Amino acid sequence: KKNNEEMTDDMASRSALENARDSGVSTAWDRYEQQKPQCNFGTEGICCRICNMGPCRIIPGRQEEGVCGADAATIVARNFVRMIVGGSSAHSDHGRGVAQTFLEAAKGEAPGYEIKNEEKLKEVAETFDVETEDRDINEIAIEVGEKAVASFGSQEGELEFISRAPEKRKDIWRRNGVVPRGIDIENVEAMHRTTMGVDQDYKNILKQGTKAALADGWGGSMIATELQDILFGTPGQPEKGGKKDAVKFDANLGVLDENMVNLVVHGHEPLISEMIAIAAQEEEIQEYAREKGAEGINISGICCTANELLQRHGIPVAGNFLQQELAISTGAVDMMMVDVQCIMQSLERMLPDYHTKLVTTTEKAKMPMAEHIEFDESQPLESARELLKAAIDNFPKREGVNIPEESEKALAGFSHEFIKYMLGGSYRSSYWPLNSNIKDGKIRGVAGVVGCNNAAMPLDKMHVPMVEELIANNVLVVQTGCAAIASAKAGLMQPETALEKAGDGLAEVCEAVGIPPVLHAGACVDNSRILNALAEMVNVGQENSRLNIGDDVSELPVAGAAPEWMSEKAIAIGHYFVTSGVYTVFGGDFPTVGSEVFTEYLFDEIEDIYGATWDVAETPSEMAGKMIDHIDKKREELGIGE
Ligand code: NFS
Ligand code: SF4
Repeated sequence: KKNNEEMTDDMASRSALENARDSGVSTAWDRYEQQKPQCNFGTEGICCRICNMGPCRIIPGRQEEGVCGADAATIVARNFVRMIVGGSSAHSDHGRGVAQTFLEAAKGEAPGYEIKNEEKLKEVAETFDVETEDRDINEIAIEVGEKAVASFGSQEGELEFISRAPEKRKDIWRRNGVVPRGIDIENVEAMHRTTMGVDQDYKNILKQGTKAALADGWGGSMIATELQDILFGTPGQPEKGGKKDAVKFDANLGVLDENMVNLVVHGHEPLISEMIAIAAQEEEIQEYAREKGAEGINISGICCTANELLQRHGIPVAGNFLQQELAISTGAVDMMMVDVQCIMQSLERMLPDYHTKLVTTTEKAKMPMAEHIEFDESQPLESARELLKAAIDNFPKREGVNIPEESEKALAGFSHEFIKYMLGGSYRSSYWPLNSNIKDGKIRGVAGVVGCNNAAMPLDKMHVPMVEELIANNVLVVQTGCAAIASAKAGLMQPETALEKAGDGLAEVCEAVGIPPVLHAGACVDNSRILNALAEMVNVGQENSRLNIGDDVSELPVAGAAPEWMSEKAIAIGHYFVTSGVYTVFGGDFPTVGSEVFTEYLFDEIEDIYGATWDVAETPSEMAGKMIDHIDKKREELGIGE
């Protein structure tokens, strides 16, 4: 077994790990060690098991084809595209659920949900070609909702949000025939084309994968983000009037409260947890908690459900992906409520040893040993109260509690609208100051650092030093997902501690504007916010040539990374970033290396098509270095180097 120092630098996690081990609990790291040695064919993407003549493996020089004759490039391309489909489907099915609830809310059929953000509704209406002039808000919302729902089943034409991309980018997509027609169709067609005996040309297979990926970033994910913002509020923007402001939150296991009922929400979809956040404030619920001997009820989150809640309400985050088991191991979690995605089944094996009540809430994700309390969307607040009461009822059953002390303060809420506002002020809310600071070199460029944790590597140990190196080199960092939580825990999302680590130029700009050098932009579906921001950075330069820092996303001095990725969703995100023009670097193993031909294609040749490539790096500093080199290359091409 590895010792705790090798597993993470996060002190809260170290002490929780120590406790977990003392109690004989197995964690993902332990099980990772037990899985070793992992199969190389699988790691490299050259194991095919899509038909019953297989599984077939490729051994270069000895066994170059599967039973059907499929070669390494075909097998790797199929597996890679199926990963994209898995990720794209996850984000998009989330988006579909939001669109359906949105439509019901617009029709007044979902009590508890309402149109909170009319300004954003009108913006989205414009993208969906919905008339807004002299129309009732609900009428507009109904039409937007219907169009959003329809885009999942659309069979032809172009997805509406594609129109937001820069002209040059759209030309590239159209010329190459990769504009998604609808969301479901691209994923189903990709599954068809990657099944036994269909598409056997790796370039053509990837082309369909590109459509499925773009249907995620500019489709399912963007629908999720935009409609959630309309239903629950855009982060950083108050509902009506009021001052726009960043959201303060605390991050790490130390947010669990010894004297309060701890309800931890985990998963991805805010439809349920938003209602939990609202109902938890009701006096009746707080009083019920006091009756059971607690001081009140404390809601915190894990993974992207946490990101959704913290960016809109400042609800604390107990941890990122690899901390889900550690949270339960504190003995202080009275209920963990899970919805969908990134939930480890190991949680239910901890139940005999801890008093925690593990509750699944959606029909889509059940666990045999967890209690299932299905969330009733026709009466969401009632449902939320029921869950809260069940958590409170479990409080008196606590045995020993051992909560790590550590947590850090951080700022969130950096939606692309709020970034614009912070930079440009309420009058001329715009990206022009960002472009201008990039142009004059105070800010070297922008990096999106996103993605998961991975038990194959120490927790946050790629993320944190890499982000530190980027800001030290005057690169503004925008983050989502578990990567964002990693930086929050490390103190990189509060101006006071983070600005000392930033380079002079970046620090000067951030200080003047009042933002940290590392911006929390939300959950993983909110990577669509980054796409919108990139499109606007291009647009600003189209309107005013003095602010031009590229006529297309691929010309901007920007780069992307997922240092500790594990989920198929990360591959979908990576691929829509690359094909939207962003050079993107991943850490850890890369699932195509078994085919040199295909890997060359991804890492080099597709630059000729999309103006960007995939890449990998092993260490944080190699990764930061590659991103900075790319940013510098783009600066030079723009004639704004040095
Ligand atoms: Ni993104 Fe968010 Fe975390 Fe990875 Fe999972 S929670 S959707 S997939 S592990 S970043
Ligand atoms: Fe083997 Fe071909 Fe079947 Fe894949 S599709 S398992 S390579 S026979």
